[in-house]
Amino acid sequence: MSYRTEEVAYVQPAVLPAANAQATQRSTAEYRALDAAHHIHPFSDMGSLNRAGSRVIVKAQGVYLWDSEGNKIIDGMAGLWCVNVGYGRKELADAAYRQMQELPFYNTFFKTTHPPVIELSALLAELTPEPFNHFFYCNSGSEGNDTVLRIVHQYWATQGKQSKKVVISRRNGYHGSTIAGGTLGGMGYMHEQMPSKVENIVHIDQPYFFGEAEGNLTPEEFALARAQQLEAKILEIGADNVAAFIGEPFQGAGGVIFPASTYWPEIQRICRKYDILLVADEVIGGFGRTGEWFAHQYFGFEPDLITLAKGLTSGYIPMGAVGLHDRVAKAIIEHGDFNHGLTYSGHPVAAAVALANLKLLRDEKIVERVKTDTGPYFQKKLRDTFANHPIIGEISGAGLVAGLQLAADPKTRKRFANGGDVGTICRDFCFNGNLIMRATGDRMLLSPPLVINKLEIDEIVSKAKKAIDATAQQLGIS
Ligand code: PXG
Repeated sequence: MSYRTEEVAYVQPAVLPAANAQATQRSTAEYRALDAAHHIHPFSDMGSLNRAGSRVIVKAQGVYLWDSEGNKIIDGMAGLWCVNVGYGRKELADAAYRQMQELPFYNTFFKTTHPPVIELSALLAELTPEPFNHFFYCNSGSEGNDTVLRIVHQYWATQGKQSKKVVISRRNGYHGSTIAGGTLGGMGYMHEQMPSKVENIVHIDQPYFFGEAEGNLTPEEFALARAQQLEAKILEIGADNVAAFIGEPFQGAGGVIFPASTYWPEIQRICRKYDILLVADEVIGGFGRTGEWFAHQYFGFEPDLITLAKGLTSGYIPMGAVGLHDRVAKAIIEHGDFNHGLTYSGHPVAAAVALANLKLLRDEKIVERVKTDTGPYFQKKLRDTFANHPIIGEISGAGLVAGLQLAADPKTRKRFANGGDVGTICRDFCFNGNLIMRATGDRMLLSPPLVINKLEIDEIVSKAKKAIDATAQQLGIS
């Protein structure tokens, strides 16, 4: 059964059974028609999606999803890079149920707090690197990065350096889809639809070796040159005007781009030299993805702020947070009001679920297993399977995250002229083979739940191989 080919006629809602919040038993056609009639999806061309019909996911367990047609699908993306503990963990459902009965909501604004947010903050202080002992909560990664901007500006105000306003980020970085998140991100197609942007944000180039290195530079030389763009940009703007640099330790949505080992130490050196805050957006990299608890630990640098979301709750409930290095926290704490907050900052149910989730990650040694066992197995299996593959130019990644570069000529790093289309072809073969693998342009991405076992890794890699072989065949390459 293919998903993308079936055309579903537009059906007026009136001819369908009454909408029912509990309904789980409609036919696929009914679901699709109601979805088309009432639901605008994120980042989608709704006209063509409604004509083709959405895939309806109805349940999940472990690393598997089931759709409304009864197909069992292996989830190579952990939802949207977030279901770190896998699907169906009753401990998380129980934590939410208990908390909803005990205290479903109370705010943390007016001199109040509550046990779940207290416990969560204390546990985060244990799990994050030593200088991180304070956390501010929100509902998503985007709000986390909005919060980062607020903290950065407040920090410099406390230092009497209000002129430090500019935040530098990177082209093809992703930091969310609020106005601030979208401006911080470097996705041109998002900027084009955003006539209103946040002021004082500028971009430098990304450390994408395969796609952007020219001449005979080694990956290390190229990464160093890209990091040095930060210094050039600071000198252009004036260090007195630059507040912070923000980057994902590895770019997730941008294609699982892992910079060479020279990149982050140089970025850190430059930030320290010019007195600029360094922000690590850990929304994807955090909570074990690389085999370290946080991706900045994998790359060996020490940020001043970290943005957290996704794996914080394994996606079971929305929550984001910002972790503040002691030197930033001290300034914020000692200088009066910080005028920022959301109704649901530190929501008790979200905090209870986050707490239960982090205990699973810690007590079941899930992160350690990614580092020493399943991560290395996954990376080796991918590299062995695709060694000398005619359309695989590069495999990036560590732990349980990987990017597979599709290329017209892997040896000369020649990319397909229509790379995005090739990625879509490959993604559709994956769909038809019941594997979720994400395409970003001409890179295929994997980021499975961290509880995946070796048999399931074998299944993902063999399904990915079939899809990539089929793509090569369709292109007439073998
Ligand atoms: N920072 C990073 C590094 C992210 O990857 C956000 C911030 C924003 O988080 P929220 O919770 O506001 O979405 C993200 C989100 C994709 C995809 O298709 C990636 C994200 C979100 C949706 C889709 O790769 N990353």
